[in-house]
Amino acid sequence: MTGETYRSEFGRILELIDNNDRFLMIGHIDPDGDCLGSMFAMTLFVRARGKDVVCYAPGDVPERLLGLPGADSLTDRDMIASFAPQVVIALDSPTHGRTENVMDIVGDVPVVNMDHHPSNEMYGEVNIVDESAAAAALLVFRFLESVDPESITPDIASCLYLGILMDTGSFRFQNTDEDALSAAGRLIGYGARAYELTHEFVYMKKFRTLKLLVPVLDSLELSCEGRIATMQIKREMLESSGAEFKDSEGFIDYGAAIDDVELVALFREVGPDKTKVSLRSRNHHDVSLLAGRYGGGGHAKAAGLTINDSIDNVTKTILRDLEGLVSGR
Ligand SMILES: [Mn+2]
Repeated sequence: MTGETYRSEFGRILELIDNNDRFLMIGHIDPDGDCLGSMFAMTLFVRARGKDVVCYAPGDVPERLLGLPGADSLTDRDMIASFAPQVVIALDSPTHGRTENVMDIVGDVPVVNMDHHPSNEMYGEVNIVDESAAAAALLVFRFLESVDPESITPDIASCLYLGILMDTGSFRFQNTDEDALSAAGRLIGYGARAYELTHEFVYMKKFRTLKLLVPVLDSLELSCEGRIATMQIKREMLESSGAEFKDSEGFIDYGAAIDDVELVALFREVGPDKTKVSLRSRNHHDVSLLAGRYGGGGHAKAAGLTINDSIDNVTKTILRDLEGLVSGR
């Protein structure tokens, strides 16, 4: 994708920004670095044009991401109606469901949809949806570079750099293409604090995170001749380590790092009868299709879902589904 591809859409977004005063940025449930980095970068850009902005994403916001510039714009769901946004900008969010239908609160206002999920439902008045983009942050960057490159401050560049860094797994995943790397390079030119971001978000771990990792690794099991890995995070593990679910970001990568493993599922015991599942695929299987069967979503290689049942029941159910995938059933 080039800046030219969306020239008229980018113009329309700028027009919406300049002709309105109150903006709501929204993201998907349990927002990650790409989602929040994209939301905060847009927030800083829109604020610099003298506008009011609030940000909202349902679920858990990882604590480290609260230190990003623009994070002070995060608000609670019940504050949105009284803020009365005139425009909604959705980042990294393929469907209304993935935002827990937050758009139902705001009424009939223009929605800008900037996303890179293949399952995107094109729900916006303006849709900047490019599944070939490694991160939603790349789309925000294209927009800013196209309409007003001088607006890209080191804080904005850092938010966008983090989005690319996170969604490419620190430039290791298959989506690490020329576009992602060249954008990352240009963002450093705009002042992105690349080293600090990598140090803080990739290298540094909290003590409680490592304490939690021990029982989670202990729960690792392989099936189907080592082609499927499952891991569990139970409430008792959180209690004994003093950690929370949001401290477990990236744990699933340990399962995916095992030789011969093709599919990984990480189960989180949110409640006695509520389990969140993260899925990874290292082969041609599209785990977003499986997630979609349970009302979840995501990408072909990384997806998530929630089931209202106990962690052990959900583990059995999803393991059966994964076995069906690898055996071609
Ligand atoms: Mn993303």
